[in-house]
Amino acid sequence: SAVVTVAAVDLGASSGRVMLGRVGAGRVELTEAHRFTNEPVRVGDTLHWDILNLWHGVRTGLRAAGPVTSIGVDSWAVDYGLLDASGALLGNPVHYRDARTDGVAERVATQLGEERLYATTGLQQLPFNTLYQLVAAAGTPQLGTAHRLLLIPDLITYWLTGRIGAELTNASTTQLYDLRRRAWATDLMADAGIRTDLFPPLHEPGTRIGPVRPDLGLPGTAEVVAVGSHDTASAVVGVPATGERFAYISCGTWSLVGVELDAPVLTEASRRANFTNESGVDGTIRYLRNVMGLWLLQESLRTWGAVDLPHLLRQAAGEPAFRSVVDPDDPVFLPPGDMPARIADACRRAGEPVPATPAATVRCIIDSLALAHRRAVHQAQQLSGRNVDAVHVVGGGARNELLCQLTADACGLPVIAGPVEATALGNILMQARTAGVVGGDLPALRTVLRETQHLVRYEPRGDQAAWRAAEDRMGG
Ligand code: LFR
Repeated sequence: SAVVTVAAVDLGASSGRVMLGRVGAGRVELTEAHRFTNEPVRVGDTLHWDILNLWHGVRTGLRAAGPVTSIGVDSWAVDYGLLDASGALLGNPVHYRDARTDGVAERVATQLGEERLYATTGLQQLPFNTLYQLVAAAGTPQLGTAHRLLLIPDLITYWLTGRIGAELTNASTTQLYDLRRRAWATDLMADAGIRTDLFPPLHEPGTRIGPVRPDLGLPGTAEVVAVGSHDTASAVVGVPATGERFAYISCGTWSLVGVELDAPVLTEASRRANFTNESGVDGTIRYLRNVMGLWLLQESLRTWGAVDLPHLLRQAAGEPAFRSVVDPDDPVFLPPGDMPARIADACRRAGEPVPATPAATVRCIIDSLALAHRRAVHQAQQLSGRNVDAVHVVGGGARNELLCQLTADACGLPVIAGPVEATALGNILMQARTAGVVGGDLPALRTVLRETQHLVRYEPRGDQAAWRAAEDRMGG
């Protein structure tokens, strides 16, 4: 039976990769063609993405990959590049953790109305939503000169093909997308003072975008296919679940915690709980919450310098449980910086013991993340009415045994960990389906993953009382 080789370009907040997938009926093999670091660059007051370095990594990876049937691109959400009328990029895209949006969301929400924003877009209030970034950039010469706005995967796709467009799963994270009309929310844009002509036509995952530019020197590589270009959308495709009674945690820099639904939940309770309705592939809704995620650990490691992470995690596993807990979703943790100091401050303010060693800090982070996972898994069920029997942990966090076990304990549900490369796999499976070598709907794609990927099951231990008490201490 037919087999194709496709390439997934997956750009994450700390690294980018080009993965090769060989897919046929009932099989998928994944290999890494190239991995490169993604280091944000501060110039003056502004934190930028190093987009040309990312592009360099993409090109190097695609050359190393050799001829492929198609390429699919995904990355983190909300951020964008601006093109002038000739198609040239205007400046380096600004990082969503930049301070330019401080205070903007509150102002815009008051002006436009939180209820209206939620009814139209279904989106959680995150300070860095594209809506708020564009309001923060209002009046700058760059925005004034701009002809088009492209989200990061659409920008890479443009550089690969010369085609301008907006893939829908990522467009749905901007807070400028009308989720019921499945179109740009032009009324909202106009009322927020954002030019509606910046936004290119939308297309669905699975759309064939066009051939790669001949001048890229990729002989034998045919075309770019739209995948779930929001990395979380591809990660959810890559969840090896059976049926619909599952929650997922796409666990990397962020933990994206939620369920997959057929229709959005736009109730007042949902809005107040800050749950989001992001669009998934095949018309699904990713009903989830952003939990601050392993960012807390990544920034702590950066602060400490050279440390042996496996050793530190073993030490953390030996620390007493729940000695100090913080709310990971506290906005003080959002910007880059000295995370151990911020965690110590948060403990001091909350009357929690201040972690005295890196191992104690790591235990505080993992306990607190497990608690935030518990809170979000419970809320997702309550608010959506979808009950779950298991929690799938996918992404880099699936390797973290302590976090997976404590998440199972905290949720009182089995955790099924893996695949680590769910995002690349989701990207690859969408391309393989477009190429016609795997068939069917999301459950059919997930069956291929269950049959081919290494998964680890964690059973919940202990009782829920201790977790309930610790969750109360976390506040929030
Ligand atoms: C995960 C992710 C989240 C989004 C955040 C910022 O990589 O895409 O889904 O909220 O990054 O873009």
